Amino acid sequence: MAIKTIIEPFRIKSVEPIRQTTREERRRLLEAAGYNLFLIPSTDILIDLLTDSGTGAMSTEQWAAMMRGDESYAGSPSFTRFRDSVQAIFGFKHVIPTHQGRAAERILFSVMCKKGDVVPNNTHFDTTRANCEFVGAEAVDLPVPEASQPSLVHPFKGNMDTAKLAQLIERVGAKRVPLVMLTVTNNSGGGQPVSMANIRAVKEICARHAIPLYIDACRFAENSYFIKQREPGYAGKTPRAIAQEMFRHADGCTMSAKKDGMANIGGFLCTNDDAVAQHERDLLILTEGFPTYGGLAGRDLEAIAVGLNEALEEDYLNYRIVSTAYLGDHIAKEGVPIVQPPGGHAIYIDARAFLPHVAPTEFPGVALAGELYVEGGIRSVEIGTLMFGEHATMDLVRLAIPRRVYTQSHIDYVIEVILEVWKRREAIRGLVLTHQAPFLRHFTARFRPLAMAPARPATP
Ligand code: P70
Repeated sequence: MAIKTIIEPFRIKSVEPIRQTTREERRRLLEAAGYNLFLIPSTDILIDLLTDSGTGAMSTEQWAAMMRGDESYAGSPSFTRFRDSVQAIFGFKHVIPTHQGRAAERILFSVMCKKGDVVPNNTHFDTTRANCEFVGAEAVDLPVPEASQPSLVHPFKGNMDTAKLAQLIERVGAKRVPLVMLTVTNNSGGGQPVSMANIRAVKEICARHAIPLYIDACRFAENSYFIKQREPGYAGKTPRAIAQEMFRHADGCTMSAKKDGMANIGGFLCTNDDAVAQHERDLLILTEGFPTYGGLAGRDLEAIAVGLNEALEEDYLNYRIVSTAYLGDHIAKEGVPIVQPPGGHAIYIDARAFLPHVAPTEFPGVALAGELYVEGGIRSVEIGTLMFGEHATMDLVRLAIPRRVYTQSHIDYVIEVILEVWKRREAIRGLVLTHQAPFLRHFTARFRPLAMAPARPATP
């Protein structure tokens, strides 16, 4: 085809105004928020790249389906449509709806793990790690070595290190490993995909020890598309067929439908194990609701049933992956250090390389995210020392792209803002943590700026 421009594969039917603020206002707002962008009202944000979770635009088909939502407490046909849609892709015997991904995690870990257990994952994301640790289990990250080198290009940097997995099981004993998890795509590691070969290899190791494999499926559609593009033998397969194959290797999954479910809320937990499912449903009733709604409205179940299929459409996935890379490529071309190659749902700026004069203990990611806000009203999120403490191997600033929300000119604006901050990077200072919660501290932490040079007093 002669025409190369990839356009947004939709037209806009309903618009939501966004508000400009002045630089002075933003400086004041940032200070009042203790330099934590979670604490700034969204009406004071111009372009919100905090997360791709629950922030997508729904389609006309999803809105139409919502009108069919049946709000019966028990046995709603909306649940049947939801379950059938999930099963057609994920293939698991039991489908348990939850209000979002972390509820699925909490129930899964409560049922399967106890104190002293060890849960390996390519990389646990924040709530997954916290929920695992909350039941007294140890969350162990086993990414491939390539994953911790931001500038290194590798097609499947989300892979798990299978040699390390085998060693870990050998060392602690299979009895202490109630499940192995794979996060697709690997969110903490740059939105990087996991290959089918890696899923197969991890499953083989699990099978040898009779350990179930669970997939954290949040961005399963993007992962499928990366496999199609990058893994030999998959170019001719549909993203849907690839997703089905991915889940055939697993014994269950957790899912936040706020990502590739294209919904504003929702999630689910799947398993093939009858006894586990029974126990999970009992816990579900305790805090989430009856098993045919699990904390969701019938309307939400309908939106997810349609959204899962839309996330697998090739036109959509092509636009999604290409438009995310557009942002990454344009800033990388000017020298901005990013995790390479660009991820599926987000671009991750390497804050340690961007601000080499700010030590990890001075939160370079938080400092950089604050400056992007001051410069252009952009909200991003730190994935690093604040989010993961001692477990952080990198300090990244994630620019997550909500699905079907922003146009290319919004992204061109974001590029300009980042490049302005890049020009004045040497003057950016680190931060001092002044308040933190006992877990998931990034959501509510507060900071103050480090004093200007000298950064440290000459005498203690
Ligand atoms: C994100 C959000 C959620 C998530 C995930 C993976 C791989 C489980 C969950 C939990 C969380 C977030 C982070 C920073 C700012 C805002 C929101 N990820 N597994 O943006 O799902 O949120 O539905 O409970 O990525 O990546 P849920």
